[in-house]
Amino acid sequence: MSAASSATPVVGVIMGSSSDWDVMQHAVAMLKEFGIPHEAKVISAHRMPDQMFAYAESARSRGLRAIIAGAGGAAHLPGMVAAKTIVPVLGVPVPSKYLRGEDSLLSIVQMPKGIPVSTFAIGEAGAANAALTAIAILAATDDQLAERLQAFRARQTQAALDMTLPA
Ligand code: RP5
Repeated sequence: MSAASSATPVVGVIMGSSSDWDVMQHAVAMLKEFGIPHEAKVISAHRMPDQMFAYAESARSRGLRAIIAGAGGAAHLPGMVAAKTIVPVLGVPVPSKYLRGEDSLLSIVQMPKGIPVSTFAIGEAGAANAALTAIAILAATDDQLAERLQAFRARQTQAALDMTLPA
């Protein structure tokens, strides 16, 4: 069955706080645009570690095929979730109040060898691209979804070709 037509979520979008939503909504919007069954929830690494582990441990058996995890500051969430599941984890550094998300980026990207977190750009571009990568993972076994992803790329190409500059 096509992942896009599954009734149960195949992509999980989690974030450390509701304050991350402004950024992480861009991942959810992209998943919605492609009609990918997904779930979105707050899972805080340091405020609800037991729930974080339970989420990661059950992810694969619940049918999740990718987890997009966004967090800011000392952003442990993506790495700790990745430590507890072999479902691919896509980390989104959320801009932080004092260090503009550079702390988030370095926290997420510098995983020691053996437990990978695919790390994206700081902010909404990272969130949207994490969703596009999750879609590409699903498209590897879903020809219909692959065609729609190709069409999405083609629309961007055409938009760039149509760009004009002031005379
Ligand atoms: C992290 O701390 C969250 O991911 C968020 O980016 C940051 C601030 O959280 P709040 O204080 O806004 O809840 O855990």
